[in-house]
Amino acid sequence: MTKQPRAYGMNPDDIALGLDSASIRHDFVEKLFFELAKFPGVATRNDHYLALAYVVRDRLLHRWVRSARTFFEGEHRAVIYLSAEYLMGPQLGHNLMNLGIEQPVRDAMEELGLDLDELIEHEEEPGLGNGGLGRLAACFMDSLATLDMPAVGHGIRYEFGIFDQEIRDGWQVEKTDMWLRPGFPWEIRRYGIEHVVGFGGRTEHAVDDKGIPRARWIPERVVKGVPFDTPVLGYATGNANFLRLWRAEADQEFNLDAFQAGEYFGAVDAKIRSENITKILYPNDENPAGKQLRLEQQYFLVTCALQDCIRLMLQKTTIDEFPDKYAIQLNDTHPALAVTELMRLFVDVHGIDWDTAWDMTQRSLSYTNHTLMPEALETWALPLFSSLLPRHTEIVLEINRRFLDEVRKRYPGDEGRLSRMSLIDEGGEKSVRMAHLATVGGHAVNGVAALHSRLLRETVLRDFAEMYPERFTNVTNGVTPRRFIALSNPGLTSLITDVIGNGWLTDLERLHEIAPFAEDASFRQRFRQVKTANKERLARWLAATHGIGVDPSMLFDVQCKRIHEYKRQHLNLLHVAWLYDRILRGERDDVVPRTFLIAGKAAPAYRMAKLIIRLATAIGETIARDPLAREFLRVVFVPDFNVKNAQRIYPAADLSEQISTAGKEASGTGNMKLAMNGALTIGTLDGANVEIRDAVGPEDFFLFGMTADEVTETTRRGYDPRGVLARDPELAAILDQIRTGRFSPQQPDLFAPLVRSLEESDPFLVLAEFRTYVDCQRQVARRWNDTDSWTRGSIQNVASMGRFSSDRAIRDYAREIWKVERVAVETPGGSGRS
Ligand code: NBG
Repeated sequence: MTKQPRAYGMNPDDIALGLDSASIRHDFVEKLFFELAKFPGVATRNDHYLALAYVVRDRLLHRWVRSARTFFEGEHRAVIYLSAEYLMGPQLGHNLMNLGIEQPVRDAMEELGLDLDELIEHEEEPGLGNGGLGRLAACFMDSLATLDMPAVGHGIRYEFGIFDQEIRDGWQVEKTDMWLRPGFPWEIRRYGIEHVVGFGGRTEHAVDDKGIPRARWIPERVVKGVPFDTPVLGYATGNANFLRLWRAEADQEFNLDAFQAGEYFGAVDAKIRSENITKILYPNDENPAGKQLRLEQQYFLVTCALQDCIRLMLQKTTIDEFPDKYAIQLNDTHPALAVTELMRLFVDVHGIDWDTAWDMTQRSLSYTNHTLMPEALETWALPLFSSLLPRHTEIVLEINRRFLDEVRKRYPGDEGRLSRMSLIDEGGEKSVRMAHLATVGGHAVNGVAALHSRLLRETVLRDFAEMYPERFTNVTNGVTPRRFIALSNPGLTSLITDVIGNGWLTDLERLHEIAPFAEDASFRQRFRQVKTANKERLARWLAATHGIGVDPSMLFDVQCKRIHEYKRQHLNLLHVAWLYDRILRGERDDVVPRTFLIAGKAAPAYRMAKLIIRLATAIGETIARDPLAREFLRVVFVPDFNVKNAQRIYPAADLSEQISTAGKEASGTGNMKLAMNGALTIGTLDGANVEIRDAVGPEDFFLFGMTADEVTETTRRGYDPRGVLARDPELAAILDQIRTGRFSPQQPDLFAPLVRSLEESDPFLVLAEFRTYVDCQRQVARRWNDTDSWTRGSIQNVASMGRFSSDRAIRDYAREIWKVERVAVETPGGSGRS
């Protein structure tokens, strides 16, 4: 036993840190000196940022520790969110807002001759995710904390997150993300916690002294997982949860034998190999299969998180209570190994019999599916899986054997169904189907929007939905209004508060109360002023950082999201090319001045996506050179779309492009963020667009395109894009212009592969929907010309976004899936709900 002092002579809770500007100023100078060994005069902006971050971090520790204590001491069920990705966004501004100390901090900085906005601006975000899925995890962490629900998010502390995107000669260039280089002051490393992670090797089977068969896994190599915690403050509550990110370290710093044999470099090899596991985030390339390191990452995350859960609970109770202590949510199939790992821990390590362990596993786990795209549904080749995880292979096969027995009993003689449902795909090279594993191993499966959940039940997991209908449910995604309204759009926030008072940021349905003000001309005017100011702010930033000039009086038409053929950025670009052509031909009657803002990263190996970016920049350059066209049109590709840049773009958008082929976008969340900031949507009936349109009303949503069922039917009948071109000579001419170098005169055949793909297969029905899209865009233009009508629609959009708060989504999960409740955290001095 380590010696514990009975008391330290003081209670940390009694150490009050001043929240006034004088105390903050004092502590800032102190941090600068004692933490960073810097003093005014030599300190850089990064030093100032770090010093301030430490000052702020000190001030959130009470909340964090008090919450942890409340949850630990009580009998509560906690949510464990397992996600391979988190896109947390910049922390400083957010934490200042949640602590409610922005003003004194601003004053303190000003008294020191510093500008708080510059320091906020300076922060680099941890880009530990690819896109919507990672940002959803971050929004959920925000809502869990705000709703006072005990939760820990477990993830991977990638040393290099998603690449930074630069545009050079019009092409995407990937730069290594260095988020840790300036220092990440928010995290705290928990020394003393570490978990051993095995890989490879073999298993042994024996009978123990009680006559029970026991399996033992003897891994070939082991690494250590060590945790780094980042606090997640709730808004308008004293509660704080945290994100626990795991880093891989070598189990022994040096392999001593090799070292003594004089092989110094060889000795360090093992260390390097271990640490590689958490080196880098995988970009979601077209085809993620076959990447051993990725499977290592997934297992590493899962075992660290689950061992940690068990470690904690065993301090108070026994292993059989695991399902009562934890509701574990699998964010997609990346952590689906939790099924086999829980079984291994229960059966092999804790000696629980298989049936009990299986019941405990199923009661603990639930799974969210985030895509129906076949290439994104994870499978792992069995040879790779079994060489890396021999014991888990035995467990999967045993789960599968028992599961298929059940299927056989339910559907005797239905061999087709057996092979469709098996956890192992036996067609060609055998592989493990992770979505099946996650579905069988948990008690709930959900899609992320009503349409997506229906399609999930009817297509990808149809047999499972038939067999276990009670397991399937929908939880439509949501986004946090704290970051995406309050922090991103302070102008709109204070306008809303002005008319409906405080409290709506934690009760977003109250936004309905602004709807009547759409009829109030002076409110409309103020609302427009806010939008204009946001557009001006974006314009200043574009000019200052990218040398791009835009005119805020134009309609800002925005599409920002990962670049993917199913999201159809090229449909957007065909519309631009069509407008350009009409301007050249002198047909300008219903063309309104527009700036198209396109942003998003393409996976480095996804060639077509990169070519789409090149087409955007090429069209942009061509138009910018044309003195006539540039009066009406601008195309700007905004580099490096990430959370920080998103926060600048959303508030400035007039029109939100949500134009994926129906049935392909599981939900979308940018659609919600843009509408919350007053953009009107032009979109298909896909993902959450369907529900957004229901909420907003058909008048204030520009709908076009086929339904998901019509898309399926069109493809089934044998869709021929050439037929479309034969019927639409105008579209054929535009494709011809692109093919023959109108936008790439130096290299006329640059876009030939893109045009060819559209003409020959067009898997996402771009050409099929071009005409209806363009017609819909004409309606957009007409509406834009009626400023008052546009503003009414814009207000109506904001007013209708209550449902799309991630608070609502988290309440749905808590009630339907997790069965967890709010736990009030005691906050002496009261920083409770306002
Ligand atoms: C993405 C979907 C989006 C959805 C987010 C969050 C993956 C695998 N899926 O439509 O494409 O909004 O998940 O649910 O990244």
